[in-house]
Amino acid sequence: MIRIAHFSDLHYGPKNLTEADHCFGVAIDQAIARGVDVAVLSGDSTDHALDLHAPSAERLVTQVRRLADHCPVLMLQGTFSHEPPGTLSIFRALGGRHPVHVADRIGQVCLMPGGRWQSSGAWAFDALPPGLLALFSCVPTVNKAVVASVVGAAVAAEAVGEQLAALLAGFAPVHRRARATGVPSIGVSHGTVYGCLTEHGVPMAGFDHEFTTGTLFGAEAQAFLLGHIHAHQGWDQESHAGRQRIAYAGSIGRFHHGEAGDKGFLLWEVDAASAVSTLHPTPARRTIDIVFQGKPDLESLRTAVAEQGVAGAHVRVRWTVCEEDRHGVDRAAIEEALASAEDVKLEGRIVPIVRTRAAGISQMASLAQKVKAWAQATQADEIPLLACLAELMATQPQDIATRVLTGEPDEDLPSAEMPGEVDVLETAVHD
Ligand SMILES: [Mn+2]
Repeated sequence: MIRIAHFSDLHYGPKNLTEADHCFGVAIDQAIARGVDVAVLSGDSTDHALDLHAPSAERLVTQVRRLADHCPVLMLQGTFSHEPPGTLSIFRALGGRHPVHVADRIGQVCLMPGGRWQSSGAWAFDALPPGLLALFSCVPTVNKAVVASVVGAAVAAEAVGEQLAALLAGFAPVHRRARATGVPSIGVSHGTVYGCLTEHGVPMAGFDHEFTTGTLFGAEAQAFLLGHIHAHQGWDQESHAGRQRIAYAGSIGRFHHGEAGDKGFLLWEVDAASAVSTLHPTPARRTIDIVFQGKPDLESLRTAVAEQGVAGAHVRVRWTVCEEDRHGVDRAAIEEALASAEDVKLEGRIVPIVRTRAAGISQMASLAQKVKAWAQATQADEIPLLACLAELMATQPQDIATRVLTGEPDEDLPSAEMPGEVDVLETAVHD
């Protein structure tokens, strides 16, 4: 049985450095304390290209070195926009008590006695090296642009899925051979499984996803360690390959508002017939969302703060107001109420007022025609309006006012309410 610490989606960069480094640091401490045999980082170690002198680069290198001083490390290439090609190459030269294997192309690698990595060279081993302890099949992020240049952009996404399914099926015979000699097989990849849930709880269902659970299980590896989706989740299957498990470790920390659930790393225990994984939570930051329909009510905000406490938390306050109320929102007071929070984000949404135009109204000859056109544009009842207009034309204003003030009913006027509000609120909402 082999024990693997599986970390993913560290997203080191200036914006995430505090969270990523705190969580990754604690996770490494735990993995070392539990005496794991090997560590896997399944992609997106960085959030974007980093300069070598960036504090994020120095912290990431230092942390991976700490891991490599404890056990062999396997780093997989993640999404290119987060981890530009070549980012991981520097880790090959990291040194440390154990080697770091960088998987930036499709291939297999064996964990050998003494913690050595032995790579397949080609996409798969023809013959497994004798004495291997575990077999890793690595499928780093597929460059869809390369596939598109070969098969055309329209079918590239589908072609990626088909080719990956063929590749995974191609690994199966090698995994079977390993299993026959009691050696566990472990797949490592970075991509989207059809039907998985994002960190915001949204199911990913479309046709441009890299894998299905079926194609992943079809590789007949005992374990499949995945990166890319930031929410931890997994799938199990009993088959002739034994008890198989696929799991996303999820991101190491909480990098966005609205991400529910624990963050952490996975501790895998894999042998030639079974795989189990356990999430070990990291002290990820606390995020709180406070939402107002309308102007933020400072009293209820203060009550919420007093009840839940926001000390050290990352708080997001959202509200939706009409355009005319937009200047009535007291941002300074909201920030003051949340002074104990680590970070405060204020997001106001303004519902714009859209005035409908009554086309051609200025060219109409009579006032009655204009009233009719206006009534039509605003969907108001024109009859009482025209009656009022007729009375205004025929009667002195003083007489009308006197009659209204004495409450004397006027049989000539239909009793309908005057439309007061003429503005039409559109449902479209703009940030
Ligand atoms: Mn990611």
